[in-house]
Amino acid sequence: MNLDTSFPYQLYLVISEQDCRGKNFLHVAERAILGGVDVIQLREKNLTSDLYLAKAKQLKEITDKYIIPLIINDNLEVAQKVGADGIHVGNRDISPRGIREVWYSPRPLVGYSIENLEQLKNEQIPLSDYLGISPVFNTETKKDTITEWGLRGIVEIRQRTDKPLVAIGNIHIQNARRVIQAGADCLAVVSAICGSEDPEKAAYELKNEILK
Ligand code: TZP
Ligand code: MG
Repeated sequence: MNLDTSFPYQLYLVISEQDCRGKNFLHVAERAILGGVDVIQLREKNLTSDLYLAKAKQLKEITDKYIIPLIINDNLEVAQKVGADGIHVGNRDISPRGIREVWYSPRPLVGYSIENLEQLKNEQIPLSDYLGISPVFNTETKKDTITEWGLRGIVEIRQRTDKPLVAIGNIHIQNARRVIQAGADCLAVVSAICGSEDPEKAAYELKNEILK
């Protein structure tokens, strides 16, 4: 458990239209919030900025309705134009420092994915609001990943930082509790909710595992 309250969220939905496999992604998002998701990231790949922005605007209507933060993956222009609450980036994207230099008001939430322990020493860490542990377990949803952290990796990161830790990668109801016990503060999922027949129930059950 961390002592940092800058990211007080526990169940994080990472969503794209494609990952919802024919279901309406806005409907999935809304049901997921009703089930207990408390922060949402829109993560669209291979879209023009105009199309990305259009989807972000639609999703923002829902996150605003329920007053939960909207985070945009890796597109500063879209994040700022839509008035998102924050942006999530990886090692190969614009850096947290680069974001802070151009976007300071209102202060955005900045998430930063960690792929190795060395990265914990770099200057981007203090500029991030939370760290993504990516991926905890290898996943079909994102195949270009580097490190499979495993539960041991979460423990090692937890020993080295007080930053809020968001675990992502093949997290499902069966392993959710163990990921929290290893030291994650928040669970981020795609398929456990987007791929479910009942996103509200899936979110509710995951939230219960976290709160147990
Ligand atoms: N970053 C690391 S793993 C991942 C992302 C976006 C995908 C996680 O998807 P799933 O379906 O929850 O394994
Ligand atoms: Mg990225």
